Amino acid sequence: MNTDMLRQITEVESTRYQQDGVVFLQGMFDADWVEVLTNGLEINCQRPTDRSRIWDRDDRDRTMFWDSQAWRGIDEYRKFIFDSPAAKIAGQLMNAASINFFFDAVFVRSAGSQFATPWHQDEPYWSVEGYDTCTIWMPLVPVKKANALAFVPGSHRSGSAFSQYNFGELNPDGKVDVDQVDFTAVAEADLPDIDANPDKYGVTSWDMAPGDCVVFNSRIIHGGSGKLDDDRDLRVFTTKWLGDDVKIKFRECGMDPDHSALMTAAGLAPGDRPATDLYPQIWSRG
Ligand SMILES: O=C(O)CCC(=O)C(=O)O
Repeated sequence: MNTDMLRQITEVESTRYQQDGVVFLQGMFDADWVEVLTNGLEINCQRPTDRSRIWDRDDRDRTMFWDSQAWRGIDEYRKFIFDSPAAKIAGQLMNAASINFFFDAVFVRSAGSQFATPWHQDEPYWSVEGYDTCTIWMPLVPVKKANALAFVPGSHRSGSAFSQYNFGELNPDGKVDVDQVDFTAVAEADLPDIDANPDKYGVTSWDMAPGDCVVFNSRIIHGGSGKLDDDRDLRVFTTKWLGDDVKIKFRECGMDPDHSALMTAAGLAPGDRPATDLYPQIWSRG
């Protein structure tokens, strides 16, 4: 398995990431990494964390499963985070001196699931603040453009925190009462009705195969993935990465996910660089 990048990121790809806030990178991870993560996800689905939730269950019992921060309990995830080229990819795209790992999240739809992820941003609701935060979104099965995660290019530079969906409401099984956050107080602008006119917003997504990834700035508006064909499932592993300007921030209105208790217990306070072994530094330039 390749611990270094399978290929260089081109100038065109770097520029696209800076300008659009999202870039599609074809063929970045070899089949061994896909296998490692597929095995890890299998274990994760069998042994979900307390944070896990079914976001959607329809009358045909098709589901959308979400879990997060499972990496400490799953060797395969840890291996990917520490040994794969993911941190270097994030470092190169964000032009960072060093990269810390923030957290993992998985999005698993059973075949035919019609659930579409609501449009949203990430960083304005996290327990950190910084322009240089990104997600690497990796499907572990082929996914068509129409079903892959989609983006509003350039929206990472809008300077606004748009009204945010309360993901805590996605809980058909009523399993746990977590992440219930009313974000009204933090919203600076209404989220535009993107589905009403996707062309107007330049909505972009890609046909993707295992080994490809999309890297996006955590301020970009994204969503819309799902609505699968009956014979297609969608298993996605994501990792969230922190670049140079990121500091801890506790938001009074609430956070999703809320790491404030974990951070405080680890001796981290607002204004600190997220570090310690909670958010390990994985990569540094040179
Ligand atoms: O894969 C999805 O449906 C959602 C992914 C997402 O919103 C994220 O990684 O921030």
